[in-house]
Amino acid sequence: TTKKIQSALISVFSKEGLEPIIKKLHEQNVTFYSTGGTEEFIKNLGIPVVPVEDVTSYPSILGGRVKTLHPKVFGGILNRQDNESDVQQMKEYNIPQIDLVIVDLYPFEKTVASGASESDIIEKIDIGGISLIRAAAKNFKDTVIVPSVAEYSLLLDLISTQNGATTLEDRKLFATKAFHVSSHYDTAIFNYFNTDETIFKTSIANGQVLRYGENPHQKGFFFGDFDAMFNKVHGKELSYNNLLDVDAAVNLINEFKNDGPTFAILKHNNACGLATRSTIAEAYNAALACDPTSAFGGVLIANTKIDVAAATEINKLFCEVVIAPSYDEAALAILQEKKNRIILIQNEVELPQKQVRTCLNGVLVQERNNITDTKADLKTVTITAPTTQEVEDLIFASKVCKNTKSNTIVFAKNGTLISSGTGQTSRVDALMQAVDKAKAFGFSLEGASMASDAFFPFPDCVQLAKEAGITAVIQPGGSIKDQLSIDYCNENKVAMVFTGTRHFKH
Ligand code: 93A
Repeated sequence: TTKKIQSALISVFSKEGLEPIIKKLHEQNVTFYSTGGTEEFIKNLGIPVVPVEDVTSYPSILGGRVKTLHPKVFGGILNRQDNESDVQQMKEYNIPQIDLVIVDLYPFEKTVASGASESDIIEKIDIGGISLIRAAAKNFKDTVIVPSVAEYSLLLDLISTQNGATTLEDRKLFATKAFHVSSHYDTAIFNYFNTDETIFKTSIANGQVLRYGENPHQKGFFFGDFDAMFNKVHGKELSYNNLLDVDAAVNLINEFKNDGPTFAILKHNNACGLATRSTIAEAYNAALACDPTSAFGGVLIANTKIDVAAATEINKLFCEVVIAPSYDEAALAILQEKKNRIILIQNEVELPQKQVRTCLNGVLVQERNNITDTKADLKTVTITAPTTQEVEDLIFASKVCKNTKSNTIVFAKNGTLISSGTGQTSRVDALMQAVDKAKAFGFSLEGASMASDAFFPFPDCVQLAKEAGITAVIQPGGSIKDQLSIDYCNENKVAMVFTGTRHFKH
C-alpha cells in the first residue's frame, strides 16, 4: 500500500509556498500537469510541465470555468489500480495516471468578505478545483490529495522523509483533510446564499420554523426529530421557550426514572417544584406546594402514568405543557379541557451524547453530563454521618442541582424539593435565595438537606445553611479550604458528604 508519487496535477489559486514543493517533487522525477497560471509559475522555475490542455486536447473554455473538468483528468485521478477493467480502460482511452493532486481553491470567503459584487462572488465558486479535491480524496487508496496551502508542510515532510512515497494511512489522512476543506467551502457558499429562512424550510431535513425565537422579534427554528421523542396529543404549537423547558424537564425527570412516582414543575428551565410520593397525584400536589407562584404557566412532567386523580388536580393550574410516559384515558380527557394546553406522551428515546451550543464565532461541543450521584459515590467527611433519610434527600437534592442553572443551592426534605437558588453569580447569593424562598412559602428548613453544584470556597455557606436549619450537606469537595467547611460542620454536628463530581450547568 506504499506508493511512490510519479505524477502530479497542480492547480492552485495562490502560488505561495508552491516553489519548494515543485522543486522537491522534481528531484524525485515527478511529471507535472497543470492549469494556466500554475503552469506558467512552474515553467518560470525552469521545470518541465505538461499543460492540462495537452491531456484533454481541449482549451480552457468559458473564461476558465471549464479547465480541468474532463474524463482524461478525472479518469487519471479516480481509476482503481487494482481493478482490471479500470486499468484496461486507462490504456484504451490513453488516460495518464495522476498520483498526486494539489489544489488551492478560488478564495470564495475572502471575496465575499471584500464586499465584491455578486457576479464576482459567483465567479469565485470553484467547481473544477473542488471536484479534483473530492475525486482524489475518494480514491485515497491510490491518490494523494493536498487540498490547501495548509497541508503543504505535511507533504514536504513526507517527500523528504519517505522519498516521495506515501502509505495508505498518509493518504487517508490527506483525504480526511480534503473533505474537511470541501465541506467547509460548500458551507461558506450555502451561508452566502442562505439569506432567507425559506431556504432553511426547504433544505434542511426536519427543520421546523417556530413562531419566533426567544422573543417575538427573533426568528427561531428547531432542528431535530420532535415526533420521535413525543406524541403530541393536544394543544398549540410548541414555542422556542417551550422546547427549551421541555428539554430541561426531560433531562430532570430522567434522573428519577428508577424512583417512585415523581412529579416536576419547571419554569425558565429550572425546577420550581419536585416531589416523590407513593402516588403521582400526591407527588403533583407536593411539587406544586413548593412554589405555587412560579408553577403558574409552567411545564409539568411525571415519571409515570398520569391518572384521573392527578389530572383533576393538574387541571386547576394554568400550565403550558404536561408530559408523561402515559395517561389514563379519562385523565387525558380532563387535561384536554383547556384548548391550548400542550399534552405530550414521552417516548423512551436516548438523548444525544454530544451537546452543542454556539460560542463566539464557532461552536462548543461537549459530552452529556452522564453522572448521577448515587449512595456509592458518597464519602462522609464529617464526624456526624447523614441518617438514612438524609442520604435519600441528599441524592434527591443533588439530582435537582445537576439540572439547575449554576450557581445553585438546593434544599430538600423527605423526597420533596423545598427551594433552590438558581443561576446566581455567587454561591452565597444562591443559598440566600433558597433560604428566602423556603421562608416565603412557609417551609421550615429544620432537618432539611442541602446540595451544592460545586465546592464551597469558604465556610460561609455551611454556616448560613446550619443557621437556617440544614443538618446534611452534599457537595463535590475539592476546595483548598475544604477543611474549614468540614471543621465548621464538625463543631455544629452537621453531616457532610463529598461526591467528587461537580455539576455545573451554565
Ligand atoms: O472555474 S473552475 O471551477 N473550473 C475548472 O475546471 C477548474 N480547474 C481548476 N476552476 C478550476 N480550477 C481552479 O483554478 C483551481 O481550484 C485553482 O484555484 C485555480 C488555478 O488556476 P490557474 O492554475 O490558472 O491559476
